[in-house]
Amino acid sequence: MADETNEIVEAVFEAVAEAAPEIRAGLPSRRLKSGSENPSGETQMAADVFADDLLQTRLGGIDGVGEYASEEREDVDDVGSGLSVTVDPLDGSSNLKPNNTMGTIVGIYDEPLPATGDHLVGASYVLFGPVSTMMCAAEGVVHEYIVDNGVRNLVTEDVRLPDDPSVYGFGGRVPEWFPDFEAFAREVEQDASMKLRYGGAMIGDVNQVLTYGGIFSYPAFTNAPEGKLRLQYEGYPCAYIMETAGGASSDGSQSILDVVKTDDIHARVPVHLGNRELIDRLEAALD
Ligand code: AHM
Ligand code: MG
Repeated sequence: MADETNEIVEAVFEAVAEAAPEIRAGLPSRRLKSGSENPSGETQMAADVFADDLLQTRLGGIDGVGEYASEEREDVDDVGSGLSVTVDPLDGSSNLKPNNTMGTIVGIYDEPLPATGDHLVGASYVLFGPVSTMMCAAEGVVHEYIVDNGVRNLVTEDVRLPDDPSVYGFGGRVPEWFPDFEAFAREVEQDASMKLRYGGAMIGDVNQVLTYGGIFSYPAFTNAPEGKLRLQYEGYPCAYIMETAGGASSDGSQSILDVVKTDDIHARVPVHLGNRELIDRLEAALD
């Protein structure tokens, strides 16, 4: 990757880290519904709108960032010239009311939006857990940081997905799963080395998989064959991070990074992320 691209990617990561404590500090007073819907038809929390506005200002203000798009706004914002940034400002915001984990997800692309997965030049997420941590993937490597006062402090250099998977988390309503996915899920449940860990914010669930090894799925449904999660804001960035850490991603038949849906910035995709062996078994089961 060109030095200049790399510098902009790092500038985006730094700006996200700087915004993280502000997003966190803004949560206690914004646990209410905003009264509006996002482009996916979901009721927005006041915190979703707040985090989106803050990140649009900060990331859109970086020299070398040309476009900003978010799960919480209809259209792509033209903010200058350069790389394109996509954001899920507050992933898992329905966890705000019961005070559970949430996160912020960012993808950085070197082409105009909607971009394809092969144009990712970096991706990152902040996990708002008991502490705020941040995963940053770029140039073939993933690093994990603790975010302290808006600054990243390295905690794990070159994060690698553990070889022996031990956790799984499958989203959505079981009666709406397709039978072939349900059969795969039952098989995983029967494995004595695997334990259910599911928190309702993909970023928390994905981070557990990255920490312990395993699989996270938010699958296709009988009444929603494209699943729930959005390709540009959630699917691509998490697939990029997972694959860069040595894991695998799938929409059920191919790497999520190979899925092409450039006609709709808010397009959805079934998401499966985890150890290669589990993703291979999943793809065989859904074949
Ligand atoms: P959000 O980005 O609007 O919060 O939606 C995404 C979240 C994911 O983090 C999580 O995996 C999923 O929605 C859970 O949804 P549900 O509780 O509807 O199954
Ligand atoms: Mg989300």
